[in-house]
Amino acid sequence: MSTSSLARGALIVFEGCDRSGKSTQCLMLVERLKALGKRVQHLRFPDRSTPTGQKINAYLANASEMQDDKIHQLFSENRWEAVPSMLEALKNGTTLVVDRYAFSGVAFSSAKGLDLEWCKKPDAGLPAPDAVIYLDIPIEAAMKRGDFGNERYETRAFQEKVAAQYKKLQTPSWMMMDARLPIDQLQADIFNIASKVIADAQNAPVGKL
Ligand code: T5A
Ligand code: NA
Repeated sequence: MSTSSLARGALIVFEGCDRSGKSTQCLMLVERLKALGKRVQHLRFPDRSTPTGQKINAYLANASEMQDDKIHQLFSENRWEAVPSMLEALKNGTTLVVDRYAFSGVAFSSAKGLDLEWCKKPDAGLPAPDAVIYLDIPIEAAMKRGDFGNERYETRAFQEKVAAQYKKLQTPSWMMMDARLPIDQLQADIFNIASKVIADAQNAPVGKL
């Protein structure tokens, strides 16, 4: 007897320091998958459109202050709000291309001095990515890119700490990419990786962080 269950979508997360090129690569990947007729959705965290996201936005723009542990939990809450629709999309065969996820939460908060293991707790149980595409960039190169320095966290010293924390979070599902490569070359490599991840995820259960 055959069960004609629909192949699920993949959860592909982009991570990296500020200005590493995540949004650029996410959008290109989404467009290319769409052009091939694939079901795909683009998400980004923080999602600044929700009430929690608006509080986060004010904090990032230095328009409000919040204790480090409180803002950490708010970033996590902002992800949990999206979980029902994420799981529904994956189940329906839609691949999710996600610009930042729980690893940003842990790397940025622990770079401030919060305990790394404590930082992981609020996100435990979130859908686990099938792949994390990490855009690796020396901070000097990131600082030369557009707009660096406008938001909270965009200082050289802090970004160096964030990069060091990210390195502690790597698992076998991380793909390290050289973010200094030309945009199109990077996208070609990312597309090949994503295609394989999408194929491999089809019949595997969605994991949990
Ligand atoms: N945060 C986030 C937390 O503290 N906790 C959390 O839980 C989460 C989820 C906002 C901040 O929030 C923190 C982390 C952040 O500090 P955001 O909204 O993702 O996060 O930040 P943005 O400002 O939107 O994005 P980034 O600064 O991270 O930039 P991207 O998306 O990495 O880079 P992108 O694609 O916008 O490119 C930047 C510039 O570089 C050029 C682009 O054209 C652009 O000008 N560029 C390249 N140039 C040369 N070669 C390449 N390969 C290039 N790729 C892009
Ligand atoms: Na971005």
